[in-house]
Amino acid sequence: MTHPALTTLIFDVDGTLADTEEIHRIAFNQAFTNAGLDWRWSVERYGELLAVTGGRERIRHFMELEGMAALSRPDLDAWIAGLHRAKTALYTGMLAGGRIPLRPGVERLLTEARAAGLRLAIATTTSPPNVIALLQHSLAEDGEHWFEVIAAGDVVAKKKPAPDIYLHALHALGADPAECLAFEDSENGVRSARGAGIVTLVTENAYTRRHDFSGAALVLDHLGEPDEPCTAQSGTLNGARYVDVAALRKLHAAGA
Ligand code: XBP
Ligand code: MG
Repeated sequence: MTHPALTTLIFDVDGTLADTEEIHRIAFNQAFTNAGLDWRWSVERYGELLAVTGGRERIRHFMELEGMAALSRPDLDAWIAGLHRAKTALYTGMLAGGRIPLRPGVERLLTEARAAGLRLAIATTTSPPNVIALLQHSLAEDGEHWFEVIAAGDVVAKKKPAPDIYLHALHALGADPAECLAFEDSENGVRSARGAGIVTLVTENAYTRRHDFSGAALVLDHLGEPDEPCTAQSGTLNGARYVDVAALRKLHAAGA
């Protein structure tokens, strides 16, 4: 049986489309302060807490690590949800306020992929308002409409590394994993996409540089630009200096 041609690109958001985790960290800390909490997540601590995807799940994980008495409050889920809503409002406000740049090569590749007739989708653990805010303020006013499917946050019960968000995106697309490529930045993300049977390309970042990307077809420092070549940490771009649609088709065929 021949391997189906590449038709669909599915992108993670945080750390992949843009280096947003620092903005998330600042928003979490501001929400804690505004709530009168003396919690403060340093860069190092946040890097550790990123092992748990989903902001609400991450807050609870932090409370459990700290053995907080507040874990026994009867309204814990609602209290965490309220704290997280405040954080999301702060985060989306920060995105609207200052244009967070997309990572190298992202806008170029999305534009080229659309022109080549490839389908675009998103599979992310972050909350839907965060995705819309990033696409509108950092990609294009109609940026959200560049993607046929935006699978985000609580649309699935089990977040990454579970494959559920990618399986949800595939179902919504009516696509076979064999015709897709996934773009991720983290170990949880690779495990999620690979769990859904999708060939996966990684662009690592400062928070994920030491992650285990086993299963990824290619690990790069970024997607590259004609004047800013990317470097493969593992796998090969077959001599290409940046990721374009032709390079993706070769990677997809080889990853089959
Ligand atoms: C990254 C995450 C999210 C963000 C914070 O998602 O795990 O939890 O860190 O956003 P992905 P929320 O890499 O899958 O895009 O607070 O909205 O969860
Ligand atoms: Mg990510």
